[in-house]
This record gives sequence, structure tokens and C-alpha cells, in this order.
Amino acid sequence: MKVLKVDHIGIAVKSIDEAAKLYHGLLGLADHGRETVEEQKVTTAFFPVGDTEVELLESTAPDGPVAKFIEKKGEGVHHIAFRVDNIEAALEELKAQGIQLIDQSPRKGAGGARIAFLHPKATGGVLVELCERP
Ligand code: CMX
Repeated sequence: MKVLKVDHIGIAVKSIDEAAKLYHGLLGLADHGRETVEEQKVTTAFFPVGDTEVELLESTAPDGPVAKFIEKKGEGVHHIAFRVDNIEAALEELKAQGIQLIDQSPRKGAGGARIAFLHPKATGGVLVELCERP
């Protein structure tokens, strides 16, 4: 597997508008628009920072995974996403090593990415996303 870079760091927030006051107002970062990923009940806003991005995640529903995460742990870092050159090959490699996956095959992420989550039990409690972009 070839990890190319940290693609983004996902941060769970109650309100993107509120959180943007920090990322935009204080840090001077600009997001490139919002996108809702309906299947995951989440709206995202990406703020490019150098060679990577910060992704704010706001739940679209009280029973969505991001809302549940905030209920359990509060707002904060939700996942770290590594960009790989070939997500299928990466998943096969991890499966062969017996690493527990949440996604056995890629699903649709924001911005046309193909993504897959590894199980936090296999990654020291940190939710890790693999991500391939066209
Ligand atoms: N950090 C650490 N642990 C986490 C976690 C997180 N962010 N999210 C879930 N877990 C833990 C849970 O506590 C649970 O642990 P236990 O089994 O000990 O209770 C375990 O991981 C499994 O979690 P789950 O919610 O029961 O599992 P699901 O299969 O229902 O969902 C997940 C897993 C991570 C995909 C979902 O919770 C989630 O967060 N979905 C939103 C994904 C997202 O951010 N989408 C945006 C995509 C945009 C993009 O980045 O491109």
C-alpha cells in the first residue's frame, strides 16, 4: 500500500457555521463550499491548509453517526484520512493481514473521493479513513 499524504483531518462539530468562525475568522482559512453526503447523514466543509485539509462534519440528523459521536465524546477530532494510490489494493492488503475493517469495499465520500474506514479497534482507537481521489 502506498500512503501519499494526510488527505484531511475530520472534525465533528454541532454547527459548521459556528465552527467556521474559528477556522475562517481566527485562522483565516477559506472553505471550498459545503457538501452533504446523504447516505452518511453528514454535511462537510473542507478548509485547505497547505498540502492537506481540515474537514468539518455536521450531522444532518439526530441519529446520524456524527451526532452520535458528539453525544458520546463531544465535539472534536473524528477521523484522520490517508490518501492512497489504490484503495482496493490497500483494503486487500489490510484484509490479508487480518486488520478489522468497517468498509470491506470503497464507498462514496465527499468531493468525488472513494473512501473506506478501518475499525478503530484495529487502529488504537483512532478512526482511520483511506481515501482515493481521481
Ligand atoms: N473515533 C473513534 N472510535 C469510533 C469513532 C470515531 N470517530 N466512530 C465510531 N467509533 C467506534 C464506536 O464507538 C464503536 O466502538 P464499540 O464497538 O467499542 O462500541 C466502533 O467504533 C464502531 O462504531 P459504530 O458507530 O458502531 O459503527 P458503524 O459501522 O455504525 O459506523 C462509522 C462506523 C465510523 C463509519 C460511522 O460511525 C461514522 O462515523 N460515519 C460517518 C463517516 C464520515 O465521517 N463521513 C464523512 C465522509 C466524507 C469524507 O471524509 O470524505
